[in-house]
Amino acid sequence: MSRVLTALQPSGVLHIGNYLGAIQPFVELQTGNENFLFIVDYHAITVPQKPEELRRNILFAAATYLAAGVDPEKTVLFQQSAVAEHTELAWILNCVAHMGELERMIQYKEKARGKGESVTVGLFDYPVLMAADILLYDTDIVPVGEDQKQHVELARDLAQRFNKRFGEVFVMPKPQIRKQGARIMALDDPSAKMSKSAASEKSYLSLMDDAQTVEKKIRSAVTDATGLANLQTLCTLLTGKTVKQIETMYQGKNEPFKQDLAAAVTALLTPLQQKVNAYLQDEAALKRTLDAGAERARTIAAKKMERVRKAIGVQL
Ligand code: ATP
Ligand code: LTN
Repeated sequence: MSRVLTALQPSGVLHIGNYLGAIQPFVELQTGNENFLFIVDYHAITVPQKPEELRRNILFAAATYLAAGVDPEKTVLFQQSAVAEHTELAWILNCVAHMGELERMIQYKEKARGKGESVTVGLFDYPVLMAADILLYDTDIVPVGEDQKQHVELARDLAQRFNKRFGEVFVMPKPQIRKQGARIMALDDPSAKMSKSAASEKSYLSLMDDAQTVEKKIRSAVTDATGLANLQTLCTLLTGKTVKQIETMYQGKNEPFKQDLAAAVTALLTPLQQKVNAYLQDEAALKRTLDAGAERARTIAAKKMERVRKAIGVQL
């Protein structure tokens, strides 16, 4: 039995890249493992968030995971901010991490671009909090999209450095990245990752898009070689057909291909949306689920922090 852990930011609507790159792989590992899934609200505030929107996005994220098949009996499901040990361990790891290695993080470089001197310390420190998230629970496997690989590798480096200095405290985590679907590209710009913070809504398929919107977005998707390959990847993941089968079926028939792909996306989204909306009807129940998860997480995290404090010499 392995410890499987992943987390997503409540920074807006989730898109099909998040679903195929992180949520679905996590749900597939749920049986037979010990699982942790949380909503990283403290990561989300590394860029400005409106409090009321953030609150709604947290509830929406919880409803989406449950709708996608996350089972609170099998998975410890909670909010990162409800377990103070995450930020506590992040501080200690800050004192192990090097400025140089954080300056090399691609996500930081991309998100800090153009912000000049006003870029927040939180954005720079983001990967250290993520390392704390992972190491706190003795995680073996971290299912993530391709863009997060560098961050999981940093967590490994910090664990190794800490263990060398203070003894074997942390387990070495491994990123688990799908061969297909780990980097779904933007519909309107296949050279960029599909991202919820993209400027244009046309670039991503939101998990809450209705059938007409899905059809419109896919119809206007760029179909140069990379764009088409991206749509074929989506089709493969949604229908189980191989790329070869798809190529044979739709040779030179872009329009019918796009129509069938839109139908496959809608077949996934419609029942998912019905479930999300049902969960959102009962906020109190969602909060109870998250609180119960936080309670379980806290017990494990508190124990681990005792070991960490002892190892570094602050526990008298
Ligand atoms: P943002 O655009 O705000 O940075 P995001 O869309 O990248 O957000 P995150 O919350 O940062 O989403 O990522 C959640 C999970 O989804 C991570 O495991 C990430 O690797 C994965 N993921 C994000 N975008 C994609 C994508 N285009 N294809 C596959 N997986 C993705
Ligand atoms: N940085 C991740 C979110 C994240 C995460 C984690 C993922 C925060 N902590 C721990 C896996 C394990 C992202 O999706 N952008």
